[in-house]
Amino acid sequence: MTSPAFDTVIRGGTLATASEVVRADLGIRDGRIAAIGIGLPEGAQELDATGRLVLPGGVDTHCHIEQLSGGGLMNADTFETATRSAAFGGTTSVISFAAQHRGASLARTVEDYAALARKGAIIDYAFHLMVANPDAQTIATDLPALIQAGHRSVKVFMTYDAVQVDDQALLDVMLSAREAGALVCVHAENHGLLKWMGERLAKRGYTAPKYHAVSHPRAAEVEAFHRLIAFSELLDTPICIFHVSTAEGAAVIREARGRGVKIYAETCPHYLLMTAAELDRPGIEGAKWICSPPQRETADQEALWRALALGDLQILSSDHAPYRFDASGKLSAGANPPFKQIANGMPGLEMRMPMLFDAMVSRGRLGLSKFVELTATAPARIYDLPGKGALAIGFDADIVLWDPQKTVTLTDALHCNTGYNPFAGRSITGWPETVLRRGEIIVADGALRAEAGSGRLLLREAGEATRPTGRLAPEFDPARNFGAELY
Ligand code: DUC
Ligand code: ZN
Ligand code: ZN
Repeated sequence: MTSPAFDTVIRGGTLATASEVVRADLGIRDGRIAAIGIGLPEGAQELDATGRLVLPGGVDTHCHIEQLSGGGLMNADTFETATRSAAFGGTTSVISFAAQHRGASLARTVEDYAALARKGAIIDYAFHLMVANPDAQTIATDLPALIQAGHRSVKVFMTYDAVQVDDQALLDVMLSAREAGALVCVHAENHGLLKWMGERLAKRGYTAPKYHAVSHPRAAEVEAFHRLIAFSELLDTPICIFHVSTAEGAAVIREARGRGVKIYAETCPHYLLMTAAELDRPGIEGAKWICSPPQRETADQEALWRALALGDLQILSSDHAPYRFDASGKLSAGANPPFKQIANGMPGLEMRMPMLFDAMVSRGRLGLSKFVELTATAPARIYDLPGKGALAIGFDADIVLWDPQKTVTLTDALHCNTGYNPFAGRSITGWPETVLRRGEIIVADGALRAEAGSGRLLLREAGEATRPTGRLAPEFDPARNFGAELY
């Protein structure tokens, strides 16, 4: 008897990619997509996808997992709980932060962080190298070596006392990353402005969670984007601007991209689907929704959707940053802390894909192919995640069978360790039913079927997004500067 042509055939479903939606079967062999077509021969395992969408697994390129915050607080998730939650939400690859702290070695930080991921991760993962101690060892030695070893993205904060880098250090990081071949990702808000506003509010007794939104003026985002883009242009360093929250911020990016500056940018479900009104709840409850930058206004949501449609923003990430609503997390500074002492962030890994499917497909914004592009294909391509983010021959069989009809009213129950769901109470249509990672079923019938530690580290080659444009700023052109070689 001959052995089956495939290990698994997903039969009778509707496949959706970033460019088309087609009825076809999909054959998997050795963890990879081996065939797409009608009437494929039988597989050792047959999955009936009648009435289901067959989508590439989600790729979430901005998640804080098992990470110590700037304020010294460990977030609520381990690799195991975070990636379990991701899997239940239809996400099969993540990029989280190997987060250096002041005084720490970047090389050691990555080693320690990789050990945590090896132990716990259930889905595949890569790291952003987060630089907060930009000393000579970090900039000249560790950063280039780690980038060349396959960690092809770097993260810096322009704000937060404990992790912020100043302009000179930012330039050092950007130049080092450019030379070694990495994309520089930035949390861009004007630090002085945030501190100044925060202090004025506190002095006047405006300490409730709703004032968190007031303490992050829109101008802080706009100013930092302009400064960062100026640096990017000067050094010809490609950048990715994280969590764009305002209409003006999106406009700044559009204008710079139009001039040929190499900028990628993301936004998150909470900027598209929430406003600052979430923070205005009785007592301290609004603390659950505190994140930075804060949620904005309805007009910003519209502008961000438009920016996604136009391609000004290319990625939808979660910015998963989970803290429990108790003394271990949001309330670590007491039962009724001023907003300044409340950890920033919300859980997002599990709800990113379902919330966006509901908005984009069930409610009709931008449609199914754009959903696939923004949540899987483009993030995998921009960050050079090998074999991820698409339904294509030879790619990893990271696949979600999605029930487009199922309506769910969300509760606080998630599979992470946060203990609440910022979208609880909403009803959404469309749900990830069965999830495959490299051809193995890891979620089915509401149960997890994968072991902690079965996720793999994804090392990356330098791809298109990391390549400078080749446009030399006049200040770096030796011919125009008395022969000075400044690169
Ligand atoms: N914003 C958050 O809300 N949490 C983590 C870090 C960040 O920038
Ligand atoms: Zn951030
Ligand atoms: Zn973040």
